[in-house]
Amino acid sequence: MPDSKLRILILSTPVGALGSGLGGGVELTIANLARELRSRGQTIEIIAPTGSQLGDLSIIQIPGELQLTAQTQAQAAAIIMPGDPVLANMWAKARAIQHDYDLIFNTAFDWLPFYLTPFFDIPIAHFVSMGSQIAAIDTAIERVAIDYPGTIGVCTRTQAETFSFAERCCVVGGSGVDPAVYEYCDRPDNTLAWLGRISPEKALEDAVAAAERTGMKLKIMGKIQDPDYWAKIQHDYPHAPIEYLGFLPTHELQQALRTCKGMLMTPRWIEAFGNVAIEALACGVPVIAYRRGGPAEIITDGKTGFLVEPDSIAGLVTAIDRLDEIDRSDCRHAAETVFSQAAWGSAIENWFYRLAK
Ligand code: HBI
Repeated sequence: MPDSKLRILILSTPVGALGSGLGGGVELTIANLARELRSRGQTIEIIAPTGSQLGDLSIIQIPGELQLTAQTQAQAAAIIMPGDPVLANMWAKARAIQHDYDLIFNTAFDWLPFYLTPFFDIPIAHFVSMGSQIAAIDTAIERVAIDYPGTIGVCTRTQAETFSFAERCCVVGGSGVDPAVYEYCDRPDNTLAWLGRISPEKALEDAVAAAERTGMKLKIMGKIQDPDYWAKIQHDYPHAPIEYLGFLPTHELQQALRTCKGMLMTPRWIEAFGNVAIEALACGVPVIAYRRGGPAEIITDGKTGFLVEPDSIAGLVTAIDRLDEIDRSDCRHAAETVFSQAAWGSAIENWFYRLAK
């Protein structure tokens, strides 16, 4: 590890202000990375949409219209840029101040940052936060992967495999948790948890159906990104034992999560990583997840939770009945080691040093 320190400019996702929940896992990725690298003496600055707030982190706030979320667009969609695009405004700011930094860390899953890469004088480390969504974006990412080897970072191998250029992707993980922030609980009550953006690709309805079959209360936490979808779930399952707790800051989230007997992850899409899985593990909460995407690389079946047949509600119910087989201290141990903020911070820092030289 070179002893020279790095000056890193982080470019946020353009789909929402940091702290709004619209940026999903990327918000935790940026917050945890900024804190971890700062604790190692690195200089961090963040550029994000106006209204962004991440604890005490200083943020350069940029105005403009938010970008449409990629996962709601068709695979053959054309690239859409609104009238006064916050994405373009953020990257214009980055271009203006780039020479004060050694490296840019891009977290936007959008065409523009990849297209602009050759126009910048300093290296750009691209954090690709989802699997393949839109062909035009895939093409822009592949161009950078070929012309700038080693600069495309992904969370997991299964996520990389959704791209035709998987072998050109570097698996750098999706985030890491600071165990000190999560209070371990080894005496759970009889409730279940579901965390995440409430949006069709997350298939919350499957977790609600499993809660209805088991009669166990399901505590739901996360941003209601698609209100119609949420209303449909409530309409379709009027008697399910569910409780919506809102989009909670980490401290309140872990207070509600830690006493749960288990957490359900029901991704309909290829979840790139699954930050919520490592948050549950940090509390000692076993995770039951579809064997699909990132969670399948986070959860050790039978040890830190269960991996079940994708889209099988019966599979979820069978696993729920087996939760007592899991030693909750094994879940906590995984979060303190493999999935800790320190371990992930080192992986990212090594990646940055490789690119910034
Ligand atoms: N869509 N266009 C676009 N850009 C993003 O950066 C983006 C997104 N959808 C979801 C998203 N980022 C994050 O919430 C997930 O990658 C975690």
